[in-house]
Amino acid sequence: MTKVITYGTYDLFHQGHYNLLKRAKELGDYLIVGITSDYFNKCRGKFNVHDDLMTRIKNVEKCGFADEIVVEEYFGQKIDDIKKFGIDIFTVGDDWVGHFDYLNEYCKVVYLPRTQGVSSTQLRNRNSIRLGIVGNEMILDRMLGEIKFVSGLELTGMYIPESGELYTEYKAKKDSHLQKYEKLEKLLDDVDAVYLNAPLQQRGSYMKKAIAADKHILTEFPFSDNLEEAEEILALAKQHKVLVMEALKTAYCPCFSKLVSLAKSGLIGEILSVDARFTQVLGKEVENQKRIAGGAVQSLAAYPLLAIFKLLGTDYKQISFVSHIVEGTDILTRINFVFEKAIASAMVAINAKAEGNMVISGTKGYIYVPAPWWKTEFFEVCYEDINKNNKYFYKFEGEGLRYELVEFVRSIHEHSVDNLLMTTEDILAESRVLDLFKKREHVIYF
Ligand code: C2G
Repeated sequence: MTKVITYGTYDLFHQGHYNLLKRAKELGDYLIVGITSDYFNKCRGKFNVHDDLMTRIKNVEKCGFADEIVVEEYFGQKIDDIKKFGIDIFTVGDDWVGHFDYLNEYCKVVYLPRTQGVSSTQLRNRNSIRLGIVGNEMILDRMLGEIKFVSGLELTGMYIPESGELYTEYKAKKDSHLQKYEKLEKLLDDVDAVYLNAPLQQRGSYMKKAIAADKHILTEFPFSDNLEEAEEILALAKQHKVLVMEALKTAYCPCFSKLVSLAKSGLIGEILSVDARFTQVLGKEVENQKRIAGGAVQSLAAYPLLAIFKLLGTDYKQISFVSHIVEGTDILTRINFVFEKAIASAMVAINAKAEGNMVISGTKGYIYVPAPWWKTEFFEVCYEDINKNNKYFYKFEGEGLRYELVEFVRSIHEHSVDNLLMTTEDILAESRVLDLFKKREHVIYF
């Protein structure tokens, strides 16, 4: 019996996949199909797979050529599988020609002709979401670098009242199709969604205009330091059935989501304390940071607050701030929370430096997340008996924007007006804390 194996993502199953599987089966008597796991896709930079693993498995099963299906979860698995299953032939489409020649050491490698004119990427881009940048152009380079990883999204225009030389340089360099609009209303007419990159105090009015025009919004963090306005905006978004998401990279970081699930699974017992720090020494940049957002709390507290709310909920009994203020701006602030059965502290600074780690303490052990915990790829679950400690690694690619954009596109396609990774409850809880601090309530100065 000749055993054949082939691998693929098989996203948005189409004729090209069908033809490949048919030809693969014709190479032998028994065909094993390896389908990439969702996590493995992210590890190999495929962020925009539309169908989840079960859907992709079912679609391959339905076409009836596979005698067996396995999930491909890690680099190097192909060699392990070829040995484990006693494979005679490895095959894949000739878009991969040469890439798998190393497998000739283990079995025969056959590249089959790829079906022209159809691809998952094409299908994903079919109903692309047109995105416009509103505010300032500092995001442009990062956005162009990251949006390449996100199918189904195209950057079509910018409304940048504070335009500088970046756009002009981009236009000159790339002969860009990326249009610069003189009026916000005109941009809103030509897009489906906006990335809002304006200073904090301007965000509210931009969001209201975009929602009134039924446009989805991905906004820079923090969402707002005015609780009433935040409630009004989120209510308006719900009424207009548009998605408003906060671009806080930690919320969409695979490793952070895993550590929250593990922490809440009871692995370290009951969580009694969460301590997270995010500090920067901005030096002269501090003036610009104050213009964009304000002091340490307005600029950085969104990160530790998200971690605290994801781990302990938003129903704290007490909150207090201990703050070092220079010329009306908080340079360093510690935010202390008392919950029903836990405590938490967040320390933020825009001109002071501390270790940027996070420690989640429980009745059986603790989780240590090294700096930069807010975009970590690693954490350790630690116990009294260090032999029981466990380390966890989850890849984090780039600057985080691609994860936010993938989640934004997915949520829009699913018509969800709330995002589980950062819910409206999380956003309102964050706005409530920033609002309290802005009103200088419960603040002790030092
Ligand atoms: N394919 C094809 N014709 C197309 C599109 C895809 O023959 N028009 C083939 C691919 O060459 C591949 C299989 O169908 O052999 C699955 O396609 P993808 O899901 O795009 O596979 P990919 O993500 O490229 O993964 O390690 C090998 C990779 O896992 C293949």
